[in-house]
Amino acid sequence: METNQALNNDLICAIATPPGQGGVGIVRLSGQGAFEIATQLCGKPLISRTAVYTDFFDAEELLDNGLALWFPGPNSFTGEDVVELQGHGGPIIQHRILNALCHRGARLARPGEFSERAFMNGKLDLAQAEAVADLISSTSIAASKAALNTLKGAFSEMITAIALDIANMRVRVEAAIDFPEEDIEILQEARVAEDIAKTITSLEAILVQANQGRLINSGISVALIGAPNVGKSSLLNALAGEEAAIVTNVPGTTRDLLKVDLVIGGLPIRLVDTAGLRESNDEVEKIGIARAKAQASEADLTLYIAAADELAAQANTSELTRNLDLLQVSMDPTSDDGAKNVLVVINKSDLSAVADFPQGIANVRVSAKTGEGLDVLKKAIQESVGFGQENVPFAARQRHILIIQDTLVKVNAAAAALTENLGAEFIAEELYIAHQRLGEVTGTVTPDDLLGKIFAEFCIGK
Ligand SMILES: Nc1nc2c(ncn2[C@@H]2O[C@H](COP(=O)(O)OP(=O)(O)OP(=O)(O)O)[C@@H](O)[C@H]2O)c(=O)[nH]1
Ligand SMILES: [Mg+2]
Repeated sequence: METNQALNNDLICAIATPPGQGGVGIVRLSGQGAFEIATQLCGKPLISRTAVYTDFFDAEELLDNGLALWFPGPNSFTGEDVVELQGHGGPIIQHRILNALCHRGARLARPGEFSERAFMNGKLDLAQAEAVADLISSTSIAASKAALNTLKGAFSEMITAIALDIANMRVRVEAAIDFPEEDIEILQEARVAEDIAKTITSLEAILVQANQGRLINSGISVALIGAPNVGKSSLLNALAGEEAAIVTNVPGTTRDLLKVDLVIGGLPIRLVDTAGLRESNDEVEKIGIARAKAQASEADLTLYIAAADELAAQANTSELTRNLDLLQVSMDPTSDDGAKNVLVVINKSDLSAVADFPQGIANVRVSAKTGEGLDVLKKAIQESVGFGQENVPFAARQRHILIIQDTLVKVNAAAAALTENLGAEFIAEELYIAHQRLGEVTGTVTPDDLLGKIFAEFCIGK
C-alpha cells in the first residue's frame, strides 16, 4: 500500500466510548508526545503493548484509576504513538481526564481524525477507513459483516487488482505511442483488446456487487402511499411487527409521517407511513398529504397501497390511475419512467378475491390483517431495488459506485478507440483517466476536500 506522510502528528485526544454512563470509558491519545503526557498523567511508566493498572492524576489531584495501554508507533491504529486510558465510564470522569490531557498540550480530535491519520499513515486505505464508520453505524448483521469484510480489505483488493490490470495495459499501450506507424500491430501483439475486454467484465461484475454492498450499507427508504383507509398504517405495523402507527376505520387517521426502521433479509429499511391521499380542506391534513407526496418522490421505493374490496368498483380504479399520475408514476409496466421504483400493493386480500388487477399493472396481494402475502411483499421489496442476496461480500458506498461507473465509461472508450484504430495515444489517454479515477476508491489519488468530507462523517474518537 502506498504510504502517505501524515501532514500533522500533533497530539490529539478524544473520548472513544459513547457518551453516558458505562462500566468502562476510554480516552484515546494519538500523536507526538502521547507516551510522555500519559506517563505524567499516570505518574508511572507505561509498558509497550501491556495493560498497566494505574491511577490517573491532574497535577497532584487523583481523577480516576484504571488501565493504561501504550501502542508505540508505527504499530498502532493511527500509525502514531497511541495511548488508551481505560477508566470508569462516567461523563465527568472522562471529561476531567480529557482536560488533564489538554492542560498538558494535547488538543481535542476532530470527528474521524484518528481514522484519517490511519489513512494518512498508510494503515488503512480510504475504502477501509470508510468501512470503519460503516461498521460502527451498521444496523443489520449482514450489513456489519459486509462492512467488516471491506475493513479487512476484500473490496480494496478487488479494486487494486483491476487497477493493476489497467496499469499493465497502460504500459503496453504507451510503449506503442513511440511507434505511430506500427502501433496497431504492436497493440494486437500485446493482446490489449483481450485485456480491455477482461477489465470491462471485471468492472461490470464489481459494479453489481458494489451496488449490493451499497444497498446493505446505507439501507433503503420505502414510502407507503395511497388513498385513506386502504391499510397503509396496518401494513407498516404488520411489516414492523409492532403497533407503531395508529389504525382506525376513520379515513384520514394518519396525518404526519411516521418512520420505522426494520431489516428485511439483511437489508436495512426505513419504512415511512404517510397521510392518505385525497382532496381535503383540512389545513393539517393538507400539509400531511403534501409531505406524503414529497416522501413518495424522495423514497428509494414507493409502495402504492390500494384496498382489494374498493378496487372492484371502477371509480376507485380511476382514482388509483389519477393518484399514480399525481405521483408521476408510469402506468406502463415496460417503461423505465419511475415505474421501477413503485410497487403496487393490494391490501385487504381477505375481503375480496378479485384475481386480476386492472391495467395489467404488476402487483402484490397482501392482507395486513391475516398476514397473507407479507413474505411475497418482502421479497418484492428487495427485488424492486435490485437487492438479491443476504451474503453481500463487501460493503460499499455511492461514492464507490460513481467511480466504478466512470472507470467503466473510460475503459469502454479505450475499447472503442482501439476498434476504431484511433491510435495508441487516444487509448492511452482513456486508460490514464480510468486508472486515476479508479484510484479514488482506495484513495491513492484523492482530492483533499473529499477527504475532509469523508472523515467529518465519523464520530469523535474514531
Ligand atoms: N379486513 C381487513 N381490514 C384491514 C386490513 N388492513 C387494514 N384494515 C382495516 O382498514 C382500516 C384502515 O386501516 P389503516 O391502516 O388505518 O388505513 P390507512 O391507509 O393508514 O388510513 P389513513 O391513515 O386514514 O390514510 C382499519 O379499520 C383497519 O383495521 C386488511 O388487510 N384486511
Ligand atoms: Mg394511516
